[in-house]
Amino acid sequence: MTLGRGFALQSRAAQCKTPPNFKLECKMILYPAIDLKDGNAVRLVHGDMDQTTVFNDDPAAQASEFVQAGCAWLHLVDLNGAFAGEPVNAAPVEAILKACKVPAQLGGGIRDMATIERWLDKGLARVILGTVAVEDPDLVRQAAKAFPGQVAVGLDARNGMVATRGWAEETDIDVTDLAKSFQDAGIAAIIYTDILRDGAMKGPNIDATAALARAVDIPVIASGGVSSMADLTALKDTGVISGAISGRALYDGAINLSDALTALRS
Ligand code: AMZ
Repeated sequence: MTLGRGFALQSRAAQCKTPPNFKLECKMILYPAIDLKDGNAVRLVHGDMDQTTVFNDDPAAQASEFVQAGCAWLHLVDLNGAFAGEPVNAAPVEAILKACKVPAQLGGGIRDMATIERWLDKGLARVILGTVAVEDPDLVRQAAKAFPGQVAVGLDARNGMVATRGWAEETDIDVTDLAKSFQDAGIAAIIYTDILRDGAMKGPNIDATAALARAVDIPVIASGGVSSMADLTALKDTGVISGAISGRALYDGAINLSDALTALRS
């Protein structure tokens, strides 16, 4: 799969930015999540590897199911990779890329240019850089320049402070400050995860996500806690959030993917 410069999301999301006092109807992309642990599609609670539910031992079949339901994108996470600092679940990711023709973004263990290039060569539409956004922000800038539209930054935060390395390391870096530091880097999106909401089915942190989206001129995708159609509508109604990632709610049926996609299109 080759996806050229100037991705649809970027221009569409750029239009999504709401000028003050102006309510804009904007499209929001729903990204079904496939988190990979030991080759399986799983969900964790608050990113804790000890609280794992395996939902499918055939991630490519799971991805195909999401595609058949009509999703436009897939969101993939190599969980073991995020802890190891290098790709671990490469085989299931490659199987997903082979099985599915929709663009996919992947995070987890992507920490150097060679790994970025390798994944994009394999047909990934977009890499997600988390830990290196803190530890080597110049790499993010270089990658965004080299691969326009194909580099996203994953900002995962507990109480507004960024966490790295599988969310095992806390920093005292404010998520909005870090996001602003990439304002002119040319990144395609920021994926903002509220760790305390992730996998908890208690709703996303709409206020914090919308505030972040208003603070930067970069499309912001909401992640963590998205558990109902009402959550999706509320995120969309902010008028500034470009996308939402949902995992557990899709697996346990709290959100029906094809119904949600239809509703978001309308
Ligand atoms: O659930 C976790 N413990 C977890 C998770 N989902 N840890 C990291 N991640 C995801 C981030 C981002 O997409 O949300 O991994 C990616 C970042 O990986 P890295 O290796 O760049 O920090």
